[in-house]
Amino acid sequence: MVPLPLHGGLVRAAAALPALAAATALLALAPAQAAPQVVTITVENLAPASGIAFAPLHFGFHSGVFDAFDLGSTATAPIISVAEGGSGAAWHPAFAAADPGAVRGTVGGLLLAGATASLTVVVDPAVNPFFTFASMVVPSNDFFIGNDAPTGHRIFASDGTLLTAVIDQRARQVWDAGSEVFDPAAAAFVGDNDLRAPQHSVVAFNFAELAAFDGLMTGAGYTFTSGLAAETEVYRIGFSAVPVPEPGSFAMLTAGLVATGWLVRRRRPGAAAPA
Ligand SMILES: [Ca+2]
Ligand SMILES: [Ca+2]
Repeated sequence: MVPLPLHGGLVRAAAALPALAAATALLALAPAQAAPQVVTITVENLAPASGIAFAPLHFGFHSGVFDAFDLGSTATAPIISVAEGGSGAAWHPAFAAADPGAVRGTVGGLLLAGATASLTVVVDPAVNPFFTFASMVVPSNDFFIGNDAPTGHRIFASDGTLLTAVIDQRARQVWDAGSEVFDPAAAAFVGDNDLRAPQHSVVAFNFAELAAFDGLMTGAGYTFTSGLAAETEVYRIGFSAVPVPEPGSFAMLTAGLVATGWLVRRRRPGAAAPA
């Protein structure tokens, strides 16, 4: 019988296997290295000039359980509170009830074409990797942008890596909540919101109706022109993230900001800087 060639290296490797298995098991037990992140959300209105504007963006980083609406279903109070008037007054409490650990917020104010707004929050990527958003489109009775699928936008991998840097929305992605009858006289931004009437329909895509507002004077003082085709980009949400600073460097950063603020205040009364 020919003996199997078993080299010394293989023997040593075989002997080391239990140790390797133990190390692998320890690694599996170790928590994922997903440090909390300082996340800056920047929104931008990409619509043509004199076109649609957006109400503040309501958002939440979450675990993936909050679902605010469904295509083809009757809109419920949370998403109607975004689509009619833009406040999100019922959206935030519903989000908080569904996912108490979510990081929610609101970015900016009325966002005209070409404008941007930003907000910075701290997010634990291991707990809240998903992003949900909703913003009213104006002028309209009940139009909005937002994600139907709660897990449609994963921002962070389990190790904390930023997976999504940009969410773009096109005109064909503008929703009609189906909750308020189309009527320019009652539409937000061009009419009297107190005149609105219930529609009793369902959530559906609908950007074509926006052209019916063409020629109307908006609350911002410009004459509205929709100017939209299905593929026109109308809105961008950008994400940047850095790990939360170590306590020492955070203290230094704060001290630096305080010092800068003091210099700015000190120079103001004199107006002109010393020559
Ligand atoms: Ca849904
Ligand atoms: Ca409608």
